[in-house]
Amino acid sequence: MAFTWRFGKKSGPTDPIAHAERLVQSGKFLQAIDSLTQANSASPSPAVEARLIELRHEALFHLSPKSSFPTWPPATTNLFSDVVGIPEISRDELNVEKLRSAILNNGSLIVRNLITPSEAQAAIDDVNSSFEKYDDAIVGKPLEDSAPWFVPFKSSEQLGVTEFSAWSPEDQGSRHWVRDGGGVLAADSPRTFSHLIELFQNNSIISLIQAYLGERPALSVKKTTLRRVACGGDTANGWHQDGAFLGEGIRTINLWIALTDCGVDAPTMDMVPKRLHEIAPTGTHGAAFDWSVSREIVDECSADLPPVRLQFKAGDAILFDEMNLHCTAIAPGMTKDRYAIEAWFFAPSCYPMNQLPLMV
Ligand SMILES: O=C(O)CCC(=O)C(=O)O
Repeated sequence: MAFTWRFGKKSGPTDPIAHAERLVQSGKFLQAIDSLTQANSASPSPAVEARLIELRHEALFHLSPKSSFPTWPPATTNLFSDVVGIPEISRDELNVEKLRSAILNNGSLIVRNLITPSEAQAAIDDVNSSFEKYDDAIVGKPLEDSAPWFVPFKSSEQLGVTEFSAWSPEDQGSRHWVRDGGGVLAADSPRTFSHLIELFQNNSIISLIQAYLGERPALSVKKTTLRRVACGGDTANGWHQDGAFLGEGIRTINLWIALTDCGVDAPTMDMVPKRLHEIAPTGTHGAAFDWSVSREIVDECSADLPPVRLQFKAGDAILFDEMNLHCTAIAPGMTKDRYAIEAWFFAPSCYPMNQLPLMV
């Protein structure tokens, strides 16, 4: 495909990928990402979207990120001391102080109407296309026909890991597990990933997360998921704290956006509505997995404040970190599927590389 793209008034028609490669050659990875992101927003291209995923992944191997916070977590005042449970605010009230206060004191923050119904609908369409093309690829249809909705993410050789280093329909690695749980990895869908970055930028989410983490964030390939959870399915993932398997010394924030109404007739999440300061024991009697927490321990952790079933309208969001104890909730009377975006942002200065970084 031939590109004609003007970078500023002086440069004339330029291939955006060639321009980005020149920036990469001089070590300017973030500028290359920004330049390609801008070019792709103006004129979407499968080739640019695919190269962007590669560059976002490669970038952290070439950067020396620093946080503006010498210690973690930073001090915070308790802005929701009168709230029992999870604080709720509207999109207009959202700022980094409220976010930090809610996460560190109450365990999470609900933001009503973070995105608009039409943004949610556009994301649902993207999720459907990503699932459709992923499912085509695993039954052996040619990968060329699946792009840009499914282009298997390839991890950097510098990681020395075999998982995600090659694609085969027979060996999907942990993708298989994610798909069985009603998810497709956002990194496997360059078009959807580009739309997500636009959605986050248009709603000032990246600048908010950057202020929260004290540095330009990276998303995790393995945790950032497009979710379509079936009402009649058996995809409950067990109670868990993501910190139980993401590694120690990390700085994270998960943005979970409901794309459809959920919690009444569609699957949602159940959540312990308070800040936990320890990782609860995992894999004990009654736990579904070695990384998940038994109901008995959930009840112990939440003796003073029992778990809540979250109810959202399309476009509502909840933000929390790796200490939050939650699980997918599917009840017998539910009749509708639920769509959501789960975006795990990490501070690059202490990124657990086995989570496979993608600079935003
Ligand atoms: O979407 C779900 O049901 C589960 C999400 C989850 O476990 C998470 O965001 O960490």
